[in-house]
Amino acid sequence: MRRDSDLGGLADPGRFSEPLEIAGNDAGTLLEYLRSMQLIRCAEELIGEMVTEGVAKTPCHLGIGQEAVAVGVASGLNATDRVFGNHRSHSQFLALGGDVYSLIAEVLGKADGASNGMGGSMHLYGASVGFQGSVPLVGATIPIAVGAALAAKMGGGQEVAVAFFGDGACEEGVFHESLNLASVYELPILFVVENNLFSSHLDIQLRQPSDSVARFAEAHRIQSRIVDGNDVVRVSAAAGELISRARAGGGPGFLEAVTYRLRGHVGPNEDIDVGVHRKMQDVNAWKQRCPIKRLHAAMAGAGLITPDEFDEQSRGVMSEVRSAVDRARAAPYPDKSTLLDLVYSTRARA
Ligand SMILES: Cc1ncc(C[n+]2csc(CCOP(=O)(O)OP(=O)(O)O)c2C)c(N)n1
Ligand SMILES: [Mg+2]
Repeated sequence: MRRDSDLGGLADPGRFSEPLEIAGNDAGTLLEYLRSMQLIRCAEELIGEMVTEGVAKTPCHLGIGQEAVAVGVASGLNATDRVFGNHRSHSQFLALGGDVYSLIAEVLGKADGASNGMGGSMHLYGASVGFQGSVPLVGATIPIAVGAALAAKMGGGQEVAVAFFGDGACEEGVFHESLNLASVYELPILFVVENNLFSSHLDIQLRQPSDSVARFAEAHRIQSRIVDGNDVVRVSAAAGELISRARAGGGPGFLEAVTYRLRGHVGPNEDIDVGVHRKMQDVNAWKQRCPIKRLHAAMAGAGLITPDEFDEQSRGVMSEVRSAVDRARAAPYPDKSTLLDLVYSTRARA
């Protein structure tokens, strides 16, 4: 059963493939967005190759195609903010400034990894850049982010919390409880839903009475915006507005960023969970909406980047990621004797 979309054309694979509207944006900022999205794309492509090769043994949920959401939201954040992710969080970790070597080392289970090699792809941690952690239990970090926002408010500072999650997480009860509490307590938090229209292989059209989840924010009297999640400029503007409001004491915000993953639910293959409603034809149409391609086309059209400059930037990113991969592959695993060292909080035991 297919219903009409409530996303104003954003869920239509055949639309929104034109270059971004970038007039009025600072050239240096756009270049940073482009570089950050290229870095995420390149890191995930190489991680995907290592999964195929069998070197990366942790399940890897790649966000290839969804890079603009993390990069746009991160543009409004500081290292003292408190960001939480989910099973698909490589992009958020890197967009906040997390070190690509520590990400790849973590994916390979090495001692130098972001979580000392104990977590893998779905348990990332980067406190120095504000990334307070990701876990794979769908919806689980949403209430933790609300707690972090409550702590920020009680502390009297200017920090905000951010919860990144998917459209599938909106089907968990704890999501609704979290929105309610954040609204009643007017907490400084931004809820960011990466609505990629699927929860593993299942189309949102088969799971919910509407394909838009911003209605849940409305139900809890939380300010919301729905944006093209493949347009980094629009994501940045909407997130920036909601973050500033939350920072100034205006309460929570909710950003629904409509996007699409170009790979399967888990692993690097494109067609792994094609079925039900997900068709290769749609995957191919969404490639035309690639967030990197659309920003690059706009910048090239406006004379903000030459072909040579773009090639040089792309080569620079590739060599940075390749050297991180080489180092991570050669790095040692944690020693067996340390296996339980990080399981319990030493502070709690003291
Ligand atoms: C509580 C719980 N239920 C089920 C799963 C299995 N699972 C892992 S990811 C996923 C889909 C989540 O979809 P969504 O929230 O839309 O995120 P996306 O994968 O699309 O980024 C499911 C059902 C899980 N990890 N945790
Ligand atoms: Mg989803």
